[in-house]
Amino acid sequence: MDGGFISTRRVKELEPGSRVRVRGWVYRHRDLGRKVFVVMRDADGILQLVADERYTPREYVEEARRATIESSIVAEGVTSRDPRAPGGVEVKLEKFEIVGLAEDFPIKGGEGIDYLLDIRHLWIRSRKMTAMWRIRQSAFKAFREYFESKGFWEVSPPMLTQAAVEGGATLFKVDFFGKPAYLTQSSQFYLEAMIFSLERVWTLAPSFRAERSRTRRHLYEYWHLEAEEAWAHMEDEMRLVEELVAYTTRRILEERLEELSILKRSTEALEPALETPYPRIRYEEAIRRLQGRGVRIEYGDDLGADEERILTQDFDKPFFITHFPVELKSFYMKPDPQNPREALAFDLLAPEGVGEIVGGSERQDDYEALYKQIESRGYDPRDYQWYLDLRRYGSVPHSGFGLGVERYLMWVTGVDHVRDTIPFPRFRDRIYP
Ligand code: NSS
Repeated sequence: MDGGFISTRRVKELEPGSRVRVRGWVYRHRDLGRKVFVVMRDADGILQLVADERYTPREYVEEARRATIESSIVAEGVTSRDPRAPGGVEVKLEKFEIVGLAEDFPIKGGEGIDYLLDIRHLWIRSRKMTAMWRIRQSAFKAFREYFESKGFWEVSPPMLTQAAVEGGATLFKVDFFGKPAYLTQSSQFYLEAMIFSLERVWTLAPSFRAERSRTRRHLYEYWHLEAEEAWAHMEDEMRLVEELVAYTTRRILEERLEELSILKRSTEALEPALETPYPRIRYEEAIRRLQGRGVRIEYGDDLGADEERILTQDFDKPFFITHFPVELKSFYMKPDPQNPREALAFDLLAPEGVGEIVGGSERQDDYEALYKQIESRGYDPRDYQWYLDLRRYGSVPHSGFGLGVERYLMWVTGVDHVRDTIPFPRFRDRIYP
């Protein structure tokens, strides 16, 4: 049917009263004898097609009858307004062809999660998932627009690395020609190396964590948005982060209202996040707030998912926690000159129980001090020789951060498991598909 005089249209573009050709996949199918209703979908939405013996040649009515769920099809006909049809427009069919007849589709609704995860490659076609992929794309686009507008350079660090950024416990080891190498946990060190020429750099790349525990918010492979800035102190970096999150969230609200509604996400819950600055509390205050709520916790304890969830009850928008005790944070962070027991580190927590979506800090820029920080954690400074070198040739104060894209999307879309924000999450017992 290709090569005819009617151009192929997207289901979103249709006006009543025109002759159109459309193509896509069968989403729903209802056979009423003389009449067959086929609801099709393309990447943009769904559309009702009607085969009726009164206006559809019999061979095409038969073809429409034969079309199974998920078959790919090409159809031609005349559009008309119908308030009962999804989208308000239907197509009275004059032609209908099956391109790829689908076998009995293994997802019919109501299946269990393990079954569905095994056929993730088919499950990703669902309407809710499709809405997620579209929101995800808007987020990626907005990240890029934002950094572009701020004069940052996008760079391409490697995924195969030699040493841990965020501690050895979550490293994935790979065999690199007989020597050990690791999948990157963070591009941070490479971004740091690049600020000495480009000053302000960012990247969006996979990071890998061999997480020991299974939780709703941990992936083994996730997408990491990271930036690094020469001359920036912690407060500069926090301003960059909050503007980034506000900007991206605004763009998603502008572009993806329909998708958010398919996911039943309240847009009102996102609106406070459009206003910056976001609240800032120090770690010390976070501990006091938790104690005030009866949580048994002391200064020096780490904030886990439960503690974070409780803290989010005090805020209707993302908020920062700053100045953590140095032992709770990574070795490369700069201690606060006013109080060297605390690091110039910040986390950004998303509200509604989601918790940490960003981690960032000012970096230790002094060679001797960094050397000592590496040793005091029991690491071998030889493993960090090139990273230390950056402090030997024109060191500058600098800061950076990393945002977990799936964590951010979890909050924006309101889904309760991070695996639903990425098409092909990895699992410990199942890489497939
Ligand atoms: O470990 S982080 O807190 N920080 C870093 O990796 C820094 N090196 C980033 C930097 O300063 N350039 O991870 C940053 C964010 C964290 O806030 C989460 O949102 C996300 O990365 N993250 C994860 N998302 C999903 N799954 C897992 N396992 C995960 N781990 C971290």
